[in-house]
Amino acid sequence: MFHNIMEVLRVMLTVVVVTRAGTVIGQIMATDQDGARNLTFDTADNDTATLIRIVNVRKSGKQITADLALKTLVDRDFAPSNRHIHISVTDGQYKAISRYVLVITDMNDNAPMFTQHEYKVTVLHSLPMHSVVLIVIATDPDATFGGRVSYSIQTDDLFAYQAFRVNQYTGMITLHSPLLTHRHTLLHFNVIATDGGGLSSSAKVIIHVQ
Ligand SMILES: [Ca+2]
Ligand SMILES: [Ca+2]
Repeated sequence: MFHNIMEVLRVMLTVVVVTRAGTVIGQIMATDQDGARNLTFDTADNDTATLIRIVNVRKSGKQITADLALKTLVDRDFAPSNRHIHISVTDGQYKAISRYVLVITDMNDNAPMFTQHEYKVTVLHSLPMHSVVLIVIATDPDATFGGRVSYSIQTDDLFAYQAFRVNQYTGMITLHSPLLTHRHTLLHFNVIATDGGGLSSSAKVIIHVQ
């Protein structure tokens, strides 16, 4: 004869915060005063079944224990950072369901990416000072500091370095010294996007002065 298993089951997840991983994220345990012989765990909904595999099931006396492993890599950048996990346990007659929230923390695992590898723009040699020449944009899907992008200019060409400024927050490139003496020339520089964790990428800027 069974006790009412709904009242005697105890289930717990020992680890609820994970970073990107494909590994065991926690342990689940249930007890039954009738003994653990007939107890089985299962994923209780489709979302959990997609995310979690129940492994390493062991029984001892009145207790059943198993590990919860991620079936796939989880990445906060391209999916919700909180996932709801529902695990059921049954003795064949009664069933109990335990609910958890899996919190996926972020890693700064992406460098900022420019919308273009190369930007080409033509400007008049008489372009007034402080005019906007170009706006570059780089995106970064990471959270907090890892997703904060700042811009800078890198070049060996001293004239180009002095002639242009990039707003570190907006990517807006403006003219900072006159181009009058550089008519019919091409000016080159790289614009660098760096995130708050130090990951960076670059894009080439080519300015044709007319
Ligand atoms: Ca990330
Ligand atoms: Ca990043």
